[in-house]
Amino acid sequence: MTVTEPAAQPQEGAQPQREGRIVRPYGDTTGDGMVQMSFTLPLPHDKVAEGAAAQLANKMGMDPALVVHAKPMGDGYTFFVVYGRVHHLVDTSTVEVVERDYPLLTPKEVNLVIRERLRRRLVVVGGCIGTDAHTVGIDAILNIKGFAGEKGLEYYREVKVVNLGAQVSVPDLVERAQAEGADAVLVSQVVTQRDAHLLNTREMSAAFREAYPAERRPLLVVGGPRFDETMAGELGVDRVFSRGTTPGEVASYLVHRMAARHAAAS
Ligand code: B12
Repeated sequence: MTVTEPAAQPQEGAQPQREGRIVRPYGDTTGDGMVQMSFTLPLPHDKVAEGAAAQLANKMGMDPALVVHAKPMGDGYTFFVVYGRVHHLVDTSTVEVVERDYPLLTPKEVNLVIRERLRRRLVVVGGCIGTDAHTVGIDAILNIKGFAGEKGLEYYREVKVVNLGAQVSVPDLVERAQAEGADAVLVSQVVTQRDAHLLNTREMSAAFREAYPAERRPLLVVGGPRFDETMAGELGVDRVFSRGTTPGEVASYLVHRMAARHAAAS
C-alpha cells in the first residue's frame, strides 16, 4: 500500500493526500495473486486433515490451494500452511487507516513544549491491565532504554513516568492515576484471547469516565500488537497504538494533545 508521508508540520485536522492504486498479491510473478496463510484445525494429521485444510482455503477464495506444510500440534490438532491464488483486488484509495495527525518531535522539542505550556512535568501513569503480564511493549515505550533506537519516556526530563508493570487492576490504575495527578494513562494489552484486550480496555475507559469529571480526565492511550487503530472511539480511549510504535510517536502525541487542551482551556 502506498501512503504519502504527512508533512512535517501538518495543519490540525488536515488529511494527507493518498495515491490510489489497484493491487493484487505477488508470489512468483508480479500480480499473480499468490498468497500464503496458516491456521490450525482440530484434526489429527492425516490425508483427510490435509484435504480439509485445502477445502477451507478453497472456501476462503483460494484457488488453486496447495497445502505446503502440515505439522501435528499435540493430540488431535494439525497446523497448516497453504499456498495458492486469490483473485481479489484491493483499491488503496478505499483503505481506512489512522494517519498521524501531529508532528513528530525530538525529545528536546517535547521537553520545551511541556515547559512552556504546562510549566510543570507531564505525568504519565502506565501498565498492563487485567491478567496480562506482557510488559515488554509498555516498557519499550516507558523505560529509558526505549525501542527501535529511540529512548523511552523516562528519558524526557519534563515527563514523570510511573510504570506500574504487569497485571494492574483497573481500580488500582484509577487510584494511582488520581494520586499521581496523571495527565495521561498508558495501558498495554497484548493477550487477545477471547477479546480480553477489548473487554479490559472498555472496562478501563468506563472506570476513568466514572472517576473523573470530563474536563479533568487524563488522556487514555491503549497499545498492543493486535489492536485496530481505528477503534479508539469504540473503546472509549483517546488513541490506540499498535505494532512497531516508538516512544517518540507517543511523546509527540501526548504533547500535541496536551497543548490542544491547554489552548482550549485558556
Ligand atoms: C515475551 C512473551 C511472553 C513473556 C512475557 C514477558 C514479559 N515480561 O513481557 C512470557 C513468557 C511471560 C509470556 C507469557 C504468556 N504468553 Co506470551 N509472548 C511473548 C512473545 C514471544 C513476545 C511479546 C513481546 O515481548 N513482544 C515485543 C514487544 C516490544 O512488542 P509489543 O508487545 O507488540 O509492543 C509494541 C507495540 O505493540 C506497542 N505497544 C504495546 N503496548 C503498548 C502500550 C502503549 C500505551 C503504547 C502506546 C504502545 C504499546 O509498542 C511496542 C513497541 O513497538 C509473544 C509472541 C510474539 N512474537 O509477539 C507471545 C504471546 C504474546 N504470548 C502469548 C501467550 C498465549 C502467553 C501465555 C498465555 C502462555 C501460557 N499459556 O502461559 C502467557 C500469558 C502470561 C500472562 N499472564 O500474560 C500469545 C498471545 C496470543 C493471543 N492472541 O492472545 C503470543 C502472541 C504467542 C503466541 N503466538 O501464541 N509471553
